[in-house]
Amino acid sequence: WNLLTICFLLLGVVAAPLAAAETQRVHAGFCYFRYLLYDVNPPEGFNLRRDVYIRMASLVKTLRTAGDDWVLVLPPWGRLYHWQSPNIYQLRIPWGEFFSLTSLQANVPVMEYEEFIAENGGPFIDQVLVLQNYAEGWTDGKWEEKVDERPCIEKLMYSKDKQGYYRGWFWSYEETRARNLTCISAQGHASIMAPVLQKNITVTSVMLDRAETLLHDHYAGKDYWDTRRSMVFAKHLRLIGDDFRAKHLNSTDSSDHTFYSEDWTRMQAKLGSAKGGPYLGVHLRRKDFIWGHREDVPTLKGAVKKMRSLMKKHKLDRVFVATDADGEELKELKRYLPEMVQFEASTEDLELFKDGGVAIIDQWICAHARFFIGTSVSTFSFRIHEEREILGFDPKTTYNRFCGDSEKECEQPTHWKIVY
Ligand SMILES: Nc1nc2c(ncn2[C@@H]2O[C@H](COP(=O)(O)OP(=O)(O)O)[C@@H](O)[C@H]2O)c(=O)[nH]1
Ligand SMILES: *[C@@H]1O[C@H](CO)[C@@H](O)[C@H](O)[C@H]1NC(C)=O
Ligand SMILES: *[C@@H]1O[C@H](CO)[C@@H](O)[C@H](O)[C@H]1NC(C)=O
Ligand SMILES: *[C@@H]1O[C@H](CO)[C@@H](O)[C@H](O)[C@H]1NC(C)=O
Ligand SMILES: [Mg+2]
Repeated sequence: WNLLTICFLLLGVVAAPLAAAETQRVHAGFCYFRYLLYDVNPPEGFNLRRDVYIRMASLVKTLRTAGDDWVLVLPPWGRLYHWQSPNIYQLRIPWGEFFSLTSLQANVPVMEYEEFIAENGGPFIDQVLVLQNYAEGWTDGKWEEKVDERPCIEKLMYSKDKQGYYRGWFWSYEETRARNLTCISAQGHASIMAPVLQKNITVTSVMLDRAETLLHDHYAGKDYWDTRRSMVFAKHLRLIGDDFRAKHLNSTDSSDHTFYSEDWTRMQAKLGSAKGGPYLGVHLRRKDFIWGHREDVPTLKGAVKKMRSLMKKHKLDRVFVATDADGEELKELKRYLPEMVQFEASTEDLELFKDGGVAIIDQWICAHARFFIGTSVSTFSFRIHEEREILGFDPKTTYNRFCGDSEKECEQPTHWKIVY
């Protein structure tokens, strides 16, 4: 029995005869919830943010084992650097638009930010902790885990208002304010914050800003994979992807042996059991990945040459390409590879799914390909690897990346096995 269960039981018994307003009071009286909020460095993209979620879920699990009833508040999506489609509103997007909340809930208690505002009695956060490294770096060049309250190193992205509250970005909820703010130097895995949140800080709601500062508790361990598996894409996006597979790629779950259960706790596909649709899946990352002239990223010509050789080798006559290439590059790519299949969202689709939803549909389609090749150190490609691992693909068909045209040692991605 955890606290939440007891809490709900009490609520059920006591609250039944009471009016709604009183239920609220009973709720507050019997159940002491604490809320963990977090945010990530603004320039970080969608798929690194998904990774930071895993770290925060792990921290909440640690906090909950010690007694208090912590809930993870999901930071609304918006103002992401890559989400540049014009004329669509892409702020304050709840997680439910991209992920299945019931699936997330089966891993750790979560709530949307607007639910938090309602439950908390207003847009107030008791304490913001801005995470940072140590000004002095690693002392003696030695790595050790530590956390200390320290003066803020960088210029704060918050300012104090006339009432003494802290104002900041807060996912564009400009009415949100924080009662207190301190900087914390932290070096280590996410759960090093647990003692601080339990002992040093007693207020109800705490936000960790720059949460990416904290590392994974145990990368690719059971807890990592539980959380990762719980990040089931929202059903409407999966359905669009499935329709597209059927219509354009002759790909269905029954012919491809890619069985999926929304209840992730019941999924345990054997490696090699998934066959995948009769197409090559490609994630070709461009934009900021080519601006720096990175030597591990191919030219378009080089990439197409590799695609053709893979299609031949695996006897696939179709190729699905997910890419963030800009207009010019896309034209060039289509010249080299006229038969390529792309998910092209109409204006209405884009309004409905937003750039994030379209990215998820692209990932979902790549995840169902017979053979996949991605881009070096792209978290967008990494999340596709994981999705394919969940579906039960042979690792040989998944952990592949393009090499730069003149890259010497082209190390291929690591196979991370699911721990069930
Ligand atoms: N739809 C779509 N968007 C992409 C694709 N590649 C990159 N993007 C966009 O660019 C962003 C890349 O940032 P991020 O998620 O951080 O991945 P990374 O930078 O490749 O590690 C994604 O979140 C998408 O918004 C793609 O193949 N399809
Ligand atoms: C937490 O409290 C302990 C004991 O009072 C103190 O030594 C430590 O520096 C505090 N840590 C933080 C991050 O405030
Ligand atoms: C703000 O938080 C710090 C760190 O927890 C604490 O020492 C300080 O007393 C708080 N200030 C106020 C006004 O509550
Ligand atoms: C689609 O795939 C099935 C096998 O799953 C195959 O029998 C059929 O010929 C394919 N159709 C086309 C148009 O490629
Ligand atoms: Mg990125």
